[in-house]
Amino acid sequence: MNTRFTFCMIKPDAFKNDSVSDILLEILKAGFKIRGIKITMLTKGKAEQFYDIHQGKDFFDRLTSFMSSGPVMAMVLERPDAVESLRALIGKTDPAQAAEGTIRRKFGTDTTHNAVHAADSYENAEREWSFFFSKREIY
Ligand code: FUP
Repeated sequence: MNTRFTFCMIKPDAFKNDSVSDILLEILKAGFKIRGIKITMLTKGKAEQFYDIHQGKDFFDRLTSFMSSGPVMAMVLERPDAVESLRALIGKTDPAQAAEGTIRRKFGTDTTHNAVHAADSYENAEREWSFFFSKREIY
């Protein structure tokens, strides 16, 4: 397994709050290199596909409506221990419970509007970046 790559997505609330560049800077300062990047807008159907594992949960409609409400920035990031490092950098799902200094603590609002997504395993990272990027778009 290649533990140098992970998938990250800056969410629509960060675009609305003008915090995209600050979040990106935090990621780069933590030593991640950008290996793929695009800004796109998910349809409701695409958001449902991306968050398929949460189908049936009470927050599914809220989550997928939010994720299709504005632009997202999808990224393939490289760093040793990429998944663990990025998860630590973003913090817990609920910004109020995320540690001081983490991205979600600094830029998130609540459990749905939490500024950023990061893959939670190497297997999911690959599945998630394949959702947004073709092979030639990762350099
Ligand atoms: P995380 O891996 O930290 O992004 O968290 P989860 O995989 O548990 O949840 C995925 C996304 O679902 C979160 F980013 C936000 C959303 N969510 C809610 O909107 N409400 C909840 O109660 C839990 C998760």
